[in-house]
Amino acid sequence: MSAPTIPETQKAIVFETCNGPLLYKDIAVPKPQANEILVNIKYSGVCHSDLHTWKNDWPAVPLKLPLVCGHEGAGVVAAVGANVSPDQWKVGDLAGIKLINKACLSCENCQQGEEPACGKLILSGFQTDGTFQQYGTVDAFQATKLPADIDLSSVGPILCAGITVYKGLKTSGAKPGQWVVISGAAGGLGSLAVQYARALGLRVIAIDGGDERGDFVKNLGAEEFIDFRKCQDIAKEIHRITDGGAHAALNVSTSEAAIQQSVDFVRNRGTVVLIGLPADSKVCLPILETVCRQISVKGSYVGNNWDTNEAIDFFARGLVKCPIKIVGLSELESVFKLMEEGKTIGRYVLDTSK
Ligand code: 8ID
Ligand code: ZN
Repeated sequence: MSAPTIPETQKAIVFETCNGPLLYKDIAVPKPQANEILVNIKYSGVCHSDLHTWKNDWPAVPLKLPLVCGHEGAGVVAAVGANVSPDQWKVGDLAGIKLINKACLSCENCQQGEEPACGKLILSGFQTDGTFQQYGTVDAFQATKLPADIDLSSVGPILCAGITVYKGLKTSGAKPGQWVVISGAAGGLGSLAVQYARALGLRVIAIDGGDERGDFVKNLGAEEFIDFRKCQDIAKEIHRITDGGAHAALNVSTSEAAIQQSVDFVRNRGTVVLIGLPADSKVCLPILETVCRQISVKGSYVGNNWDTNEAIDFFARGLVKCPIKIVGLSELESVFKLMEEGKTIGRYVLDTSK
């Protein structure tokens, strides 16, 4: 294949300050460093983490400013750095850019394949420009191989939402036939969590708000739906359905109150997995009950390369589908507005050509 012409400039969404204007403008196409590849990003999912970042919900997280957000990019390799071997990446390969753009690969956690716990992570759309642009760079080791026949328009959400919930379900320790509650089930992460859980043989209780979301998650495979806007006592309802409480709870909502409730609806020896990251939030654990009921509470943060490959494989085999709506890159601001108002269902994906 002849090498594609790489333009000097490209379209991107850039903000100069948090909460500042989301500018749709021309910026320079970055050059890959020796260990990086340059990906011509065709589509990018919009994760709630992008909205949190723009709103400065996590002031402790350092940001590059001006910044291009986004970390669910799918595209085609346009150039490879000097140290990248052809066995690793070639121009024309399909590649994904996920949240972890670079890890140190030498610390204790990286050495054990636990890169999400590396203390020196460079995150796409945080400390380096992300995927709301037409061309982005990523460390060759952290770039994700995508099968040649994959649908680039719908695979993007796997690269954060999919990896995260797949890893989260593994972290829960729930076994086939056991009950898992997905709280925030109709969102970008939740809609994939329901499907991965089913594919892993788990029984799913989905929690979210409204009849439309109820129908949506049941179509994805949830056995039961609880409407948090209507149900008076969610813990009681879950104990009734499961005869003693869920084996695990996956918290993928952005509600602190919902996350707090999950401690009450797991059964003895159950596991609460924390994934959603509402601003300034805490979970309060009653010590006596947590000890005597032997409840585990675990944080789960994206996944490593192996989790990524497995999550992509489930998608490639058609076991999970990304429920998406595609809009142009220039429309990010309206997507953020809908997300902020709690009006999105599933995932929005940006087409970088528009
Ligand atoms: O690695 C990680 N830990 C990681 C990775 C990716 C994303 C964490 N996240 C975080 C995001 O930063 C965000 O805080 O996960 C959270 C969910 O991201 P998302 O799925 O991209 O957000 P969304 O599409 O807006 O979905 C949120 C859902 O929660 C529901 C909403 O209706 C929506 O469907 N929800 C709300 I808000 N309150 C609820 C409640 N009380 C609720 N569902 C149940 N009960
Ligand atoms: Zn994300």
